[in-house]
Amino acid sequence: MAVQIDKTAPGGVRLAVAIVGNRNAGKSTLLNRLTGQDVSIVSDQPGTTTDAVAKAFELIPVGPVCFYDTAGLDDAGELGEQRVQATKKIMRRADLVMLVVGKGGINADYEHYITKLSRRRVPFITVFNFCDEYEPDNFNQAVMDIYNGVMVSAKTGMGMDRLREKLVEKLRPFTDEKPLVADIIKPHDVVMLVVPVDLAAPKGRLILPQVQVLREVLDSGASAVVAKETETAEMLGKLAEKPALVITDSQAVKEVAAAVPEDISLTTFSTLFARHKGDFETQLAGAAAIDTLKDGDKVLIAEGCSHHITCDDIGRVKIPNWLLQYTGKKLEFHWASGYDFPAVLDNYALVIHCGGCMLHRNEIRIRIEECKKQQVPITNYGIIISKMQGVLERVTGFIKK
Ligand SMILES: Nc1nc2c(ncn2[C@@H]2O[C@H](COP(=O)(O)OP(=O)(O)O)[C@@H](O)[C@H]2O)c(=O)[nH]1
Ligand SMILES: [Mg+2]
Repeated sequence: MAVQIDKTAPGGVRLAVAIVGNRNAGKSTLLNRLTGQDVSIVSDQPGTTTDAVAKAFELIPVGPVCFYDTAGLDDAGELGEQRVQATKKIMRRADLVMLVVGKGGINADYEHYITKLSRRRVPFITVFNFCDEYEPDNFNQAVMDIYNGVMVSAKTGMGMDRLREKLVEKLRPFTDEKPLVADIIKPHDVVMLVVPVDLAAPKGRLILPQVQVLREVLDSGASAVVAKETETAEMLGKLAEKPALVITDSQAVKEVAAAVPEDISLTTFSTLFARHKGDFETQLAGAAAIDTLKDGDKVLIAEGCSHHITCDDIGRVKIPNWLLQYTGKKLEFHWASGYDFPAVLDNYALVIHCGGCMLHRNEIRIRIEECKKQQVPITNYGIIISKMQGVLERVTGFIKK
């Protein structure tokens, strides 16, 4: 398997693979073996890896992944307990978990994690390491199937090809997800991107969703023109032919919808992200909940990043104000940011999530599943804004679910 390191893919795009297990199970040796580099310190001393080590890697044919080598799940003492918590957090974010089993074999702790991961539908592989020295008890194919097991020796390299195959097999479904725009446009199309550049925009650059959409337009063999919302009509006038699609930042959707003739398809970056990363139908259905909100209802606004000034303004100020205006109800707003997302949701009447460009797909998928399970409608920033501005059907109706 050819390897090269791609340090450029953004965190939310890279698939996260957590390497977890007891101390001395050979996690760090395994990471080094997988990447062909001495990334992580290997030692007989239990508890050598304290802070998680992240290693960006291009796993062909899957694409950019990031391996996280972690401290042992059986780490002890006060600091040890903190490390276990840190490891669990990484496990929660991971798109795939590699549970590394050492010479001690599988014990109740491993069984516990396997049950948990299965229940959360997080893909995992149980790596029975040390196969140069020992063979797991009761080893047979049926048992290996339950555990998604692979026997390897990280030390000698035995079984590593099988493990790499298994990694690709488990990660491949993530690469089959819906594209952002590739299935909406054709080669040689012209796509217009509308990007407001106001005070809330980050200095000197575009934001990740805009860059990713732009890249996919180029990958599709189409071309893009980019304009600010105030230049929309002028830009349309200058184009020799109508653009196949206009994609606007949700915050400007109302004025852009007014400037773009009805016979030109119009959507928003967030709409494309809802389909790409989340569950489009659930998030569309969730938007309908704003029509039944009552006085005193609690609304949770979930922001994927905790430090983004643009998102901060939209999630903290604009959406609440628009929602109060639209509903005319006295609503109570709560916020969750970064990876903190409440476990109990059923006291909320609605969850409004950001586009999630900084979150791993699995994290968003789990959040949507949790909302569904607890029967709480969930939608996203862009969808709800379009709904409140009366353009939801226009910006979503033509898009394949
Ligand atoms: N014989 C053998 N030793 C291994 C294997 N994997 C790791 N080790 C050794 O086990 C010890 C602990 O490995 P390390 O990767 O630091 O474990 P970690 O605590 O899980 O990160 C080191 O001495 C490694 O050389 C293996 O497959 N076979
Ligand atoms: Mg280690």
